[in-house]
Amino acid sequence: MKKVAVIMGSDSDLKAMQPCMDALKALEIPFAVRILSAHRTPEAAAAFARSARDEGFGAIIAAAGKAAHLAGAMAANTLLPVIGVPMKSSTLDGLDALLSTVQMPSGMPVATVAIDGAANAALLAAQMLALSDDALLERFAAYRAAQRAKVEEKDARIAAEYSVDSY
Ligand code: RP5
Repeated sequence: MKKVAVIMGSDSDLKAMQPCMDALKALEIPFAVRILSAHRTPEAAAAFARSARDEGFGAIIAAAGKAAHLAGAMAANTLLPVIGVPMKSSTLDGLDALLSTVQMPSGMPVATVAIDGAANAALLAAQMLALSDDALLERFAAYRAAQRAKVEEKDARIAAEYSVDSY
Protein backbone atom coordinates (compact mmCIF):
# COMPACT_ATOMS: atom_id res chain seq x y z
CA MET A 1 0.00 0.00 0.00
CA LYS A 2 1.10 3.60 -0.59
CA LYS A 3 2.97 5.33 2.24
CA VAL A 4 2.55 8.85 3.62
CA ALA A 5 5.55 11.12 4.08
CA VAL A 6 5.44 13.31 7.19
CA ILE A 7 8.00 16.08 6.77
CA MET A 8 8.79 18.67 9.44
CA GLY A 9 10.93 21.79 9.26
CA SER A 10 12.43 21.16 12.69
CA ASP A 11 12.45 18.62 15.49
CA SER A 12 10.73 21.35 17.52
CA ASP A 13 7.61 20.56 15.41
CA LEU A 14 7.59 16.91 16.51
CA LYS A 15 5.32 17.22 19.57
CA ALA A 16 2.64 19.18 17.70
CA MET A 17 2.78 16.61 14.88
CA GLN A 18 2.39 13.54 17.12
CA PRO A 19 -1.42 13.41 16.52
CA CYS A 20 -0.64 13.03 12.81
CA MET A 21 1.48 9.95 13.39
CA ASP A 22 -1.10 8.61 15.87
CA ALA A 23 -3.91 8.92 13.30
CA LEU A 24 -1.83 7.26 10.56
CA LYS A 25 -1.05 4.38 12.92
CA ALA A 26 -4.72 4.06 13.92
CA LEU A 27 -5.65 3.75 10.24
CA GLU A 28 -2.76 1.30 9.61
CA ILE A 29 -1.15 3.54 7.02
CA PRO A 30 2.62 3.09 6.62
CA PHE A 31 4.54 6.36 6.92
CA ALA A 32 8.01 7.88 7.11
CA VAL A 33 8.94 10.87 9.28
CA ARG A 34 11.76 13.22 8.22
CA ILE A 35 13.17 16.56 9.37
CA LEU A 36 13.79 18.55 6.19
CA SER A 37 13.79 22.32 5.89
CA ALA A 38 13.01 24.55 2.93
CA HIS A 39 15.60 27.00 4.25
CA ARG A 40 18.15 25.03 6.27
CA THR A 41 18.39 21.90 4.06
CA PRO A 42 16.82 22.98 0.76
CA GLU A 43 18.69 20.45 -1.42
CA ALA A 44 17.72 17.49 0.77
CA ALA A 45 14.09 18.68 0.92
CA ALA A 46 13.90 19.00 -2.88
CA ALA A 47 15.60 15.64 -3.41
CA PHE A 48 13.11 13.94 -1.09
CA ALA A 49 10.14 15.45 -2.91
CA ARG A 50 11.56 14.51 -6.34
CA SER A 51 11.96 10.84 -5.44
CA ALA A 52 8.93 10.44 -3.14
CA ARG A 53 6.59 9.00 -5.80
CA ASP A 54 9.16 6.41 -6.90
CA GLU A 55 9.79 5.56 -3.24
CA GLY A 56 6.15 4.47 -2.85
CA PHE A 57 4.62 7.54 -1.23
CA GLY A 58 1.08 8.58 -2.17
CA ALA A 59 0.90 11.90 -0.33
CA ILE A 60 3.23 14.29 1.47
CA ILE A 61 2.36 16.07 4.71
CA ALA A 62 4.65 19.05 5.32
CA ALA A 63 4.63 20.87 8.67
CA ALA A 64 6.52 24.09 9.27
CA GLY A 65 6.36 27.23 11.35
CA LYS A 66 7.27 30.91 10.92
CA ALA A 67 8.11 31.68 7.21
CA ALA A 68 6.73 28.24 6.37
CA HIS A 69 7.78 27.45 2.81
CA LEU A 70 8.23 23.72 3.29
CA ALA A 71 4.89 22.56 1.88
CA GLY A 72 5.25 24.84 -1.14
CA ALA A 73 8.82 23.72 -1.71
CA MET A 74 7.65 20.11 -1.61
CA ALA A 75 4.82 20.82 -4.06
CA ALA A 76 7.26 22.50 -6.45
CA ASN A 77 9.24 19.26 -6.69
CA THR A 78 6.61 16.52 -6.88
CA LEU A 79 3.42 15.51 -8.65
CA LEU A 80 2.09 14.01 -5.40
CA PRO A 81 -0.59 15.89 -3.45
CA VAL A 82 0.92 17.97 -0.64
CA ILE A 83 -0.86 18.78 2.62
CA GLY A 84 0.54 21.71 4.58
CA VAL A 85 0.34 22.01 8.37
CA PRO A 86 1.12 25.51 9.66
CA MET A 87 2.87 25.26 13.03
CA LYS A 88 2.12 27.57 15.94
CA SER A 89 5.84 27.83 16.72
CA SER A 90 6.21 31.61 16.77
CA THR A 91 5.43 34.88 18.50
CA LEU A 92 2.64 35.31 15.91
CA ASP A 93 0.90 32.11 17.09
CA GLY A 94 1.14 30.46 13.69
CA LEU A 95 -0.66 33.10 11.64
CA ASP A 96 2.61 33.72 9.80
CA ALA A 97 2.94 30.01 8.99
CA LEU A 98 -0.73 29.75 7.98
CA LEU A 99 -0.39 32.55 5.43
CA SER A 100 3.00 31.28 4.19
CA THR A 101 1.52 27.81 3.65
CA VAL A 102 -1.92 28.62 2.28
CA GLN A 103 -1.10 31.51 -0.05
CA MET A 104 0.30 29.43 -2.90
CA PRO A 105 0.43 30.91 -6.39
CA SER A 106 -2.11 29.71 -8.95
CA GLY A 107 -1.12 26.39 -10.47
CA MET A 108 0.73 25.10 -7.38
CA PRO A 109 -1.81 23.99 -4.78
CA VAL A 110 -1.09 22.99 -1.19
CA ALA A 111 -4.04 21.59 0.78
CA THR A 112 -3.62 23.57 3.99
CA VAL A 113 -5.17 22.41 7.26
CA ALA A 114 -5.63 24.49 10.41
CA ILE A 115 -2.77 25.80 12.54
CA ASP A 116 -1.40 22.71 14.35
CA GLY A 117 -4.03 20.64 12.48
CA ALA A 118 -1.84 17.53 12.56
CA ALA A 119 -4.59 14.92 12.90
CA ASN A 120 -6.66 16.40 10.08
CA ALA A 121 -3.60 16.29 7.81
CA ALA A 122 -3.38 12.53 8.42
CA LEU A 123 -7.10 12.05 7.83
CA LEU A 124 -7.00 14.01 4.58
CA ALA A 125 -4.04 11.93 3.40
CA ALA A 126 -6.01 8.80 4.32
CA GLN A 127 -8.93 9.97 2.18
CA MET A 128 -6.58 10.56 -0.75
CA LEU A 129 -5.05 7.10 -0.46
CA ALA A 130 -8.48 5.52 0.06
CA LEU A 131 -9.51 6.62 -3.45
CA SER A 132 -7.60 3.59 -4.71
CA ASP A 133 -7.58 1.39 -1.59
CA ASP A 134 -10.88 -0.20 -0.56
CA ALA A 135 -9.50 -1.73 2.65
CA LEU A 136 -8.33 1.70 3.81
CA LEU A 137 -11.70 3.17 2.83
CA GLU A 138 -13.36 0.64 5.16
CA ARG A 139 -11.02 1.58 8.03
CA PHE A 140 -11.71 5.26 7.40
CA ALA A 141 -15.47 4.64 7.39
CA ALA A 142 -15.09 2.79 10.72
CA TYR A 143 -13.17 5.77 12.13
CA ARG A 144 -16.00 8.09 11.06
CA ALA A 145 -18.61 5.76 12.57
CA ALA A 146 -16.70 5.64 15.88
CA GLN A 147 -16.45 9.44 15.89
CA ARG A 148 -20.19 9.71 15.25
CA ALA A 149 -20.96 7.22 18.06
CA LYS A 150 -18.83 9.25 20.51
CA VAL A 151 -20.72 12.46 19.70
CA GLU A 152 -24.08 10.68 19.94
CA GLU A 153 -23.10 9.31 23.35
CA LYS A 154 -22.11 12.81 24.53
CA ASP A 155 -25.34 14.24 23.11
CA ALA A 156 -27.46 11.69 25.00
CA ARG A 157 -25.53 12.30 28.26
CA ILE A 158 -25.64 16.12 28.05
CA ALA A 159 -29.30 16.14 26.95
CA ALA A 160 -30.26 13.94 29.91
CA GLU A 161 -28.24 16.02 32.38
CA TYR A 162 -29.07 19.57 31.27
CA SER A 163 -32.47 19.58 29.55
CA VAL A 164 -35.52 20.94 31.43
CA ASP A 165 -38.97 19.60 30.45
CA SER A 166 -41.12 21.96 32.47
CA TYR A 167 -41.24 24.16 35.63
C1 RP5 B 1 10.49 26.31 11.04
O1 RP5 B 1 10.91 27.18 12.04
C2 RP5 B 1 10.26 25.01 11.71
O2 RP5 B 1 9.27 24.28 11.03
C3 RP5 B 1 9.84 25.39 13.11
O3 RP5 B 1 8.40 25.38 13.23
C4 RP5 B 1 10.36 26.80 13.27
C5 RP5 B 1 11.37 26.92 14.36
O4 RP5 B 1 12.42 25.99 14.15
P1 RP5 B 1 13.57 25.80 15.26
O5 RP5 B 1 14.30 27.10 15.36
O6 RP5 B 1 12.87 25.44 16.55
O7 RP5 B 1 14.43 24.66 14.75
O8 RP5 B 1 11.44 26.17 10.05
